[in-house]
Amino acid sequence: MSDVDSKFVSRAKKRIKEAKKRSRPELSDYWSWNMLNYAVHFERYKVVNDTIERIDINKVSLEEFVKKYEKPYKPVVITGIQSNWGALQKWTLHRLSKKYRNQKFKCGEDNQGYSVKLKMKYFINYMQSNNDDSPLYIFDSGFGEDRRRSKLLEDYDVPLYFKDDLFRLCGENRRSPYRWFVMGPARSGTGIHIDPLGTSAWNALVQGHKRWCLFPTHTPKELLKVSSADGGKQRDEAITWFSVIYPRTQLPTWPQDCKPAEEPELATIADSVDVRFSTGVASDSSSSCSSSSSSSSCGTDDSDSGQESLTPHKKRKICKGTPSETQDCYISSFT
Ligand SMILES: O=C(O)CCC(=O)C(=O)O
Repeated sequence: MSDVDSKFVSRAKKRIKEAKKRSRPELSDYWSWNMLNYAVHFERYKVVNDTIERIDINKVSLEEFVKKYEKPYKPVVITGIQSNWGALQKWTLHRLSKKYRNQKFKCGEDNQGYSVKLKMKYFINYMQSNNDDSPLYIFDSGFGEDRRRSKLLEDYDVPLYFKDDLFRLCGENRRSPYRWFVMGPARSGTGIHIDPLGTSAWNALVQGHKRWCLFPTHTPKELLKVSSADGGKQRDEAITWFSVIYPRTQLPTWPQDCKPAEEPELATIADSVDVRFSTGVASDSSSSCSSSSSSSSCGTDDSDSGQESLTPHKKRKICKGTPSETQDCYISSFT
């Protein structure tokens, strides 16, 4: 390794260690990040019972979409949306690590509710080398307000079905977070939560795999919550939810009217991407999903989640409102 490379690696290690410590202080021993060995036993999480309907945006009108899916809160996968998106070419690890190399993205939140950020070059290094059970996860709603990072906005369009946006009337400075850039390695993701004030989100997966599990709104919270006895320090993490609660949803004893809708992957190129080895770049979830699965409707100014965790544990400072349609752009998540 050249001098420059080894300097980079040791700086990356240091920054990543600091970010981990701040965003998950409860994992105080470094080994407690991977003591559950999820990285070794991850195959089992890839078995998915895909039950979500697909529609093509070019064949289903806005009126039909509203009637069949938006009004009845029915999840659906919409195809044909990304064909003109620059993100498909530009949001590879290699290109992100060049264009946003020294830009900082939020990948966690500390116990006071302040953002924990990492430069893109360090986060990508982390993505390619970690074994963590529930790794850090970029979950950043501030990218659109920053001169350099707002270039990401040029790489996608709000699909026709979601152009209507009442919160725009509040003005850009007063509205609450409404678009997120999300990126993370295998096993990262967002814990089970409810988006606030009954709002809905559209999400686009640009690279990788993301596993979703969505429940009818009447499903009792108690059924979906991971207890501290079951989850311990990883109680709010997506992977814990998939380990503890998901299997119960597949049993005959699970209430039939609370069965989940499931979706395994959205990116058409997903199978050809391996985030650990695909790029060779030397150069990156809430946090861990703990920042993305953060607390209820009270937050700091830079609070990012806009969602209600079913097991809130971090308190933030001021109350925030909610977006009408949230926009999340993913490179990958619970991969
Ligand atoms: O992508 C994620 O990890 C979470 C997205 C989300 O929470 C949402 O769209 O409501």
